Amino acid sequence: MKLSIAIVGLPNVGKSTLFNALLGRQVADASNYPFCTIDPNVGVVEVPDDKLQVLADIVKTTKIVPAIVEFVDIAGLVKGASTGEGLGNKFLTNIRDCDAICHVVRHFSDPSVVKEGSVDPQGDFEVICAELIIKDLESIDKYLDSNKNNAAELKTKKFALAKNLKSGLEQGKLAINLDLSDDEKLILKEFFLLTAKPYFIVANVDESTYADTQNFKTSLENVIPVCAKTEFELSELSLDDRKNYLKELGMEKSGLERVIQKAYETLGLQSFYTAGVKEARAWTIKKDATAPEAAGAIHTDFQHGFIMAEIVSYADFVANNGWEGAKVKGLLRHEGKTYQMHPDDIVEFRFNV
Ligand SMILES: Nc1nc2c(ncn2[C@@H]2O[C@H](COP(=O)(O)OP(=O)(O)OP(=O)(O)O)[C@@H](O)[C@H]2O)c(=O)[nH]1
Ligand SMILES: [Mg+2]
Repeated sequence: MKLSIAIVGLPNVGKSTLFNALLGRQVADASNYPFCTIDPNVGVVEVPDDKLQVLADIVKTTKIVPAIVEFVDIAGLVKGASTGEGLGNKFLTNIRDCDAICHVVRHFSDPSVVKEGSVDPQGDFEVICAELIIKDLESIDKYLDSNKNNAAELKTKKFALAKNLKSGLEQGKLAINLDLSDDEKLILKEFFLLTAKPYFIVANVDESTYADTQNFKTSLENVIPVCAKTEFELSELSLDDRKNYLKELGMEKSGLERVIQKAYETLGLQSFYTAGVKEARAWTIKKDATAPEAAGAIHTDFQHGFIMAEIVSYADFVANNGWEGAKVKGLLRHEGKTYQMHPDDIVEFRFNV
């Protein structure tokens, strides 16, 4: 399961700087002029996870395979983009293939960085949402229009939902925030709306407040403070230096870790692990995934032929130095088809092929 996240925001708010920081290298051009990014930058990031090294040491493998997340850094969007302002809104289609949106809002003061339409974080976020809503209204109107004489379609739940969506969007609501039934949520997917995507907000804060995330205040919801510039500088250090630096600042986690953690929370995801002589590996699954669904994340054959899962919790695995030690203590569980995976389960699947 590959998770893909689009980085969206006004021009010059630090999207490409954040993107480079996440990737740990300079990939995207990040300069002090608006509309610096035109074509989207795409990059894959390994999800930082200290547990993998611990597992690898226990099972004596040198191969570590972390989970990955893809980030897509897209062009800055301005008010009126839908009517051609700035670079227009054509590139919004770049968001369509992503699983979630990471909104970046400017929360840093540096007067030397040109402001392009940016006023305050709340207002900036609303400008972007308005542009996404306009794009979605285009899609809905197109559907309604092309089906207005289709007697069969007029009677469908899909058509009724489209009218409901249109009215919600026209009131300035995001599709994801509309009160829909489970049935409607399924049909909603057929419209591929941008505002139906789960989202979180990164407030790009001043360098001076990097380590002061406790006192960060905002009227926005689902937001994390990150200083893109400091994160980029951090990403250029070696892993050990980075850890020491964060420790000195009293920070537990880097911005990258916090952004990914937020993405996992927003999308309702969790990890589980496999650990053997071949490799120690992290896998990404939905929070409510059952054991066969988790097996399916590795290979669809594992899911179809699922017999059972042998599971030890990470804590038990570490405390007892691996599979054998945990087994001797009776800490290895045999779980069946209905078992709901817990975060940090170490798993071996039994299946028929
Ligand atoms: N002081 C300060 N400057 C920053 C920060 N983040 C980004 N900048 C600066 O802001 C300018 C714009 O950054 P970019 O990352 O190119 O912004 P962008 O959102 O990708 O811009 P477009 O691609 O033009 O939409 C650059 O000069 C960055 O160095 C920050 O946290 N603090
Ligand atoms: Mg950019």
